[in-house]
Amino acid sequence: MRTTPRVAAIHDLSGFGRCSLTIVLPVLSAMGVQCCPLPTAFLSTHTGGFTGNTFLDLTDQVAAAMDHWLGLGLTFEAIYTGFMGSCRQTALCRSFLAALREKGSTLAVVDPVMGDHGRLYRTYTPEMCRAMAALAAEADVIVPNRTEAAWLLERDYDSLPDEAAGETVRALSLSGQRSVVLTGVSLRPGKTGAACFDRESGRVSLVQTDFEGRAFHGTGDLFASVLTGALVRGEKLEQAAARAAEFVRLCALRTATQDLPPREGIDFEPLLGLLAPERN
Ligand code: PXL
Repeated sequence: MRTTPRVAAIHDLSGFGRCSLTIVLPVLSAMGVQCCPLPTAFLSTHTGGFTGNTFLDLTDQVAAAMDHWLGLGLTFEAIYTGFMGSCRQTALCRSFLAALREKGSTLAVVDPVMGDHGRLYRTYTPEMCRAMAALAAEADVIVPNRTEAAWLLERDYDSLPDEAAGETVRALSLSGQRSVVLTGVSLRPGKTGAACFDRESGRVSLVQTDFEGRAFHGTGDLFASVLTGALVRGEKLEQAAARAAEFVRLCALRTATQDLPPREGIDFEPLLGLLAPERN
């Protein structure tokens, strides 16, 4: 009997500048969760703050790996998706999820990675964003930031102020069909955190921690990875979001005190031990 939860992690692999799989893999492992990576693309660096990065689209490999995994009869407690390299990949994720759900329950955590600070990432087209919205429509939990929330709701970025985050997460829930964790919500100066809509309870809750001075690349991926690990370990949405916010705070504090370039990402590795199941 397998007791270690298993997650299929469908994200890009960027060699330098911590983000996506270079965060998801170590975080889930540290939390006692088996992470099975399915890279959507290989990049030399992420695209935020670096120019001239390489980009190898792995769509054909994604399709073949999904077929192989399904052929092996593998089951996963969750799939966790993030940065996509092509529209076709979002369609592949949808059919992979449908096939897994036929065999049993699989939680789908979709981080609809599309942009930040009101702007789309360089590789994202409006067509990609529509495809991402279609994938997110099938999720159990979505983890957007405000930029992504605006795209999903087809609203203006400025029309979604943090004070109205409770209404935003309800609107994003598709009439209570999916849970929502909106990241980067600051309700007071010096604070940051998330607004949650839990479809199990129908309740909205707000999680706030101290903002440790600066924003670093990859904090969204770090937050969503801890959230996913906590959910597959059986925590409730609000508790999982609080755990994620606190871990990101500690890592941001550590990074800020070293004055590292923000594009190199958040210096989380030395703190991974805090996530170990026996400590929580
Ligand atoms: O952290 C989001 C992200 C993931 N993957 C790639 C990115 C970004 C953000 O810039 O460029 C390749």
